[in-house]
Amino acid sequence: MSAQAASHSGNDHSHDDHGDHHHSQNFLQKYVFSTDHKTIGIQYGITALLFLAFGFYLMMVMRWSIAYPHESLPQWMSWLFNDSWKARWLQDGKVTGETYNMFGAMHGTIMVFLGIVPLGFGAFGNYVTPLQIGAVDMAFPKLNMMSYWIYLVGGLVMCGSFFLESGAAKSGWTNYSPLAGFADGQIVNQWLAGQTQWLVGLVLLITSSLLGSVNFITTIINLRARGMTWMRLPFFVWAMLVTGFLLLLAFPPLEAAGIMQLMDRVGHSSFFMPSGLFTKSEGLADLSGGGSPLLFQHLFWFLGHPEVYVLLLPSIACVAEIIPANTRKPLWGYKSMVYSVLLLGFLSFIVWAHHMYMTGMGAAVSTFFQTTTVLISVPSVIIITALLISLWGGSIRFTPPMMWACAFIPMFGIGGLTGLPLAFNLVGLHLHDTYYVIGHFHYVVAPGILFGLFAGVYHWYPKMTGRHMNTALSHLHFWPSLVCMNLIFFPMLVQGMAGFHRRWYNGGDAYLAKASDSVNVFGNAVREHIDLNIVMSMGAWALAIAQIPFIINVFLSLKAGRKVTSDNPWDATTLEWATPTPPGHGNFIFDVAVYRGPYEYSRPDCKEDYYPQWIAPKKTTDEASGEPSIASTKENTH
Ligand code: HEM
Ligand SMILES: [Cu+2]
Repeated sequence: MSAQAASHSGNDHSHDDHGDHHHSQNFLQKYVFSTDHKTIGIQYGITALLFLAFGFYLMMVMRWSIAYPHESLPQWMSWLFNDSWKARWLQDGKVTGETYNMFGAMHGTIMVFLGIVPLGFGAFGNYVTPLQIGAVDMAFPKLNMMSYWIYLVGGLVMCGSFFLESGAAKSGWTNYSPLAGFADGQIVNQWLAGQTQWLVGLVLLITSSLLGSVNFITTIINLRARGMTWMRLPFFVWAMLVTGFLLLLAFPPLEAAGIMQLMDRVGHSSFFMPSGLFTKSEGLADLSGGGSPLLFQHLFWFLGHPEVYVLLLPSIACVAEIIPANTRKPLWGYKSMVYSVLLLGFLSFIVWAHHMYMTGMGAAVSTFFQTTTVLISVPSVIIITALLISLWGGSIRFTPPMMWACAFIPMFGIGGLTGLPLAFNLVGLHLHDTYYVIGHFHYVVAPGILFGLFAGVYHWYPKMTGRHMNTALSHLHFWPSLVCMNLIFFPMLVQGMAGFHRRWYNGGDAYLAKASDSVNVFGNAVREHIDLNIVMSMGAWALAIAQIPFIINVFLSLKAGRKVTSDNPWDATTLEWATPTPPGHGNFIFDVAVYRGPYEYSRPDCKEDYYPQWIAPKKTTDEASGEPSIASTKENTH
């Protein structure tokens, strides 16, 4: 241990008793309108987890409708509905198709924009990035605070639309025109339609993300501590930098598209509305027409695909920190991982139309996107392989964060590999819009990304709170979650290949009527696989129960968790572990300098087997630590 680190081990540093910009703050400044990146990170984290829980609830209702389309919604799921909602959204107590659409659209939207991105980028990015680069805060702390509040308002606007007469948006999380330009058309004041409020919320969320991304990019480029060269950056920080650029470059086209769609709705423009649109309720639509619905899809997916990496990279970032710390080995292929993540960022801008093979783009264009899509799997596979090889020969400590990180690899692996066939436009003919697609991307986002983020919670919780989370409860959380996730998502792949279509509110029940007809191939395929719906729905509800130990653990450990005995409880190498626990305002209580690469584990030349980044290679003169001098003979090899 260095003199600096040893001199402040222990966790008796209260928030305000150090730091060069000490000033007294009242409760509101400190915990609510805080400009401290750590508080903002925690605010993002708590808010995102609440939104995730809500999105999860919507999904449980959907799963009821899929598994039991003829039975009314049970009390334990409908208690959130007031009487007028019950009257409007349920028919004889059963979920209607329209309600399913609303819940489905909002589940997707909430999980992506209000849950995973804020948890990965907003919470972990904010909390950990400045610490890992040795900065006192983000470059623009007030901007940081604003981006949190704009996110919160955007999220509340979107979810608040459940209270409007029209209910919330119903046109899928992709919000395609012309449907999204038209839905809720019967509402006189279009501003009061859920579909319109979805767009208002989206514009706010994008604004928030743009503020955040500028902040991250500036911080990482400009505020690195002395000696923190690019190739000494932890992989986590690289991933955040790339994520920042993805948000910065991909979101503006969608912001423009969102505003244009908003104008289509409230101002009767027709950017995306075609001529001659005929709707069931209104006949020939009264539109100026001439717009291009396909243009909306292009603008959406130009964001949508990079967004997938915005979801993924923070999660991989967490896993890449946790694996070396728990295998006591350097991250294998650090440099190739860095180059891969840069390449991934670049390629993610030229694959978007693989979501649109069925729109008739023509063979040449389809072939281009098919090729880029196959190419982008190369850097992804390099990253995941490097993580896997990092495990090889390590003396693995199966700590709670490590269990989640290890599970991330095969789960993300299944998600990624099942995506490969979808790269080919010919396969799109068969699998487009089936449950195979739902199964594929959920393997990435649910057991993949969520597991990586859970790993992050268990890993940094001791730094954030000064206490460990309970190990028994974390096992109770982990194992059932792992089983349930596979119980839910694997059958989706099977159903999808049998032809089950996504967004069926009754799970395929309507096709059973045809199943008795022996020549009706499709009806028979549905009959053979429809019972899987019940398995998956049971899995989904059990997964909800499996989250209870986590919730208990988070709260219980705050007060009753085992106290950390060192500022660096995992014996890790990166700079966040050099701060007091929890870090106070200003983060570091010594002058930070970085002397080495991020993952110097398994070093035979020192007692502890690892060199943190802040340990100088030269003999330290501070005798007060009583520690033997380390590395005095050691050359700095980086
Ligand atoms: C953890 C358990 C989860 C389960 C059981 C689950 C289940 C479902 C189900 C049943 C659907 C509807 C399929 C359909 O009818 O077409 C769906 C759609 C979707 N889910 Fe999830 N989901 C989960 C987590 C997530 C997460 C973490 C994300 C985040 C990125 C996510 C993003 C989406 C999206 C984008 C859609 C498509 C919505 C649409 O069709 O517009 N889900 N999910
Ligand atoms: Cu894509």
